[in-house]
Amino acid sequence: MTSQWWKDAVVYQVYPRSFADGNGDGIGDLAGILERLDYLQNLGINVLWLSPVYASPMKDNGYDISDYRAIAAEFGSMEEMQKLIKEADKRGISILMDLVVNHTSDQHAWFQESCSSRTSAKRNWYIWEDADETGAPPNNLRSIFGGSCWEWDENTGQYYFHSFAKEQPDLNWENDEVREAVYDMIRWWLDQGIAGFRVDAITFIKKPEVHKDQPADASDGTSVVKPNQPGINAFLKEMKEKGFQSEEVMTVAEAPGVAPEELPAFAGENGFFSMLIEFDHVDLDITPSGRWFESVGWTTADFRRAITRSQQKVNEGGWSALYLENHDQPRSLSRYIPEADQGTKTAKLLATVYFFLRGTPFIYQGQEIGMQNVTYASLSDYDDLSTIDQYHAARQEGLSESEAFAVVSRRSRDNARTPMQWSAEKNGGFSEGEPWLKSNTNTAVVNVEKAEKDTDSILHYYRSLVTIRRSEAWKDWLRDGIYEEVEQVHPDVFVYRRVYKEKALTVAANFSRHPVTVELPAPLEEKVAGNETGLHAEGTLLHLTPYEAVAATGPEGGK
Ligand code: TEU
Ligand code: CA
Repeated sequence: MTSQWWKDAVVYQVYPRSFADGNGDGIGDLAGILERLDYLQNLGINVLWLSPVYASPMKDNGYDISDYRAIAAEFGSMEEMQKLIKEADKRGISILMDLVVNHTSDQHAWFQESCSSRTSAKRNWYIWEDADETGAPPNNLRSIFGGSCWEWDENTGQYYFHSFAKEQPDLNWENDEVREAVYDMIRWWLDQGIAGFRVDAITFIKKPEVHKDQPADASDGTSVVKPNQPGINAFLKEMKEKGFQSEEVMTVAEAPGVAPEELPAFAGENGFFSMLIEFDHVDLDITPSGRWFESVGWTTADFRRAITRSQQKVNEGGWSALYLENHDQPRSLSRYIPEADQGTKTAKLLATVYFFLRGTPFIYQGQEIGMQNVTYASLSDYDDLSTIDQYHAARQEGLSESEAFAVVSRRSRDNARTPMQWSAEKNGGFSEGEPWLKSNTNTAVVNVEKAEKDTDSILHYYRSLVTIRRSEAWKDWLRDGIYEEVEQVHPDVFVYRRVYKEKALTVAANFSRHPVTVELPAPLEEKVAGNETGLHAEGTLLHLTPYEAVAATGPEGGK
């Protein structure tokens, strides 16, 4: 492997609980993933990111870890994990583990010891503070999953800090022993033969000032905890030096709060990570408070601007994880395309638009077959703790039951967590048993088996895009080509170029249900990919049918 090999990779994300159930208990597991490795190999991807599979009480489906060096019983065993690493490797696939070190589970031995007494040797492994004179917490910070960041511990008479759920106490990164224990665990996993990590919520490790309120962003006087606090860089630098150690280790940092301007410092030459998971293009519909009901309108132009802002920084030496979906986001078809127009053509449009950007493409399970948001009948169908909190927050702020329900149906993280749709069989072929989360009702129409048989399917299209990205002919071009937006008059059209040496690749996408004609700096040459047959160009004019997206070489040379 050459250094920075991950710049040429294509990543597939598996949410283990929902991918494939090997033993019929309704919960996805490592055995299920092992059975589907050939599918992933056929898709052409070469990195597999597993959302957490560690031992966990599963309050947040594994993002609450109780033992970093054990696999959750419901997912399998360490032997199966080792087998997965080996079997994946045989198929040219490297494994990324999810590294969750902003917090542990409250059931982790470290926290159990920390809360056993004020004089415990691990007391300072977490963040403990006295109540103020009135018994209230030291500040007004609100956690990402709702309620105060401070949870009262009756036993020792102090509050502990949590950025997420109260069952996810934050580790105290100011403590040298904590950091050393984390680095030790990182090295241990690398020794198991994994290629690296997706690094969870890492910009939260530096905490805001304790004895200070922040300006309220909710009617209850609270203010959501903000990531990327000053002083974080020292921790990130040290984690790279002592934990990851090598540029060959692929590190994908989930980095809320990092502005595009900081991208080169975070993920450029000598950056802290290989690449960043950014948020601007998926947070278009919400305000900084993170409360889903405060939804804001957005247009294709906003989406385009968010992408361009980030890509310009990638040009300057940052590196980006290119994605439209993951386990925290609604399905991209449902989010970016009006309901009446969601289908094969529009799914291919979305794929075309992001796959040719500068960065490393990520595909989230089910995206490659056009899975869509789920429609549930009641709040009790949902599992995600954030969904439940967001529903109650919306009610608190005066929304009616049905309004609040509409908000969470649109935004719920469970939209992406419904069982993977393998076939038209029971539960979409995910499990013989009752799935832990209800399947989407469209399994008969949207499933892998059907997509395999149809050469025009979204799945076959993704396969062709992965092939292009990884081919010798395109690899260098798509890695190093400069991103340039080609300004258009039409607000629903997104055109960009990837300029490499004397060559250029143009990507044009029509996000509207009307035909449009765009004007290019020079004529296009050869079509590379697209969701229509042929290329409808006349000189410098390119005609696009409704929702057409096309990638083609040209115009030759500079502008
Ligand atoms: O997500 C972090 C997270 O919640 C942010 O993306 C958040 O949405 C944003 O900062 C709001 O502004 C990660 C995991 O992806 C998620 O599944 C976990 O629940 C969470 O961390 C806690 O571990
Ligand atoms: Ca199972």
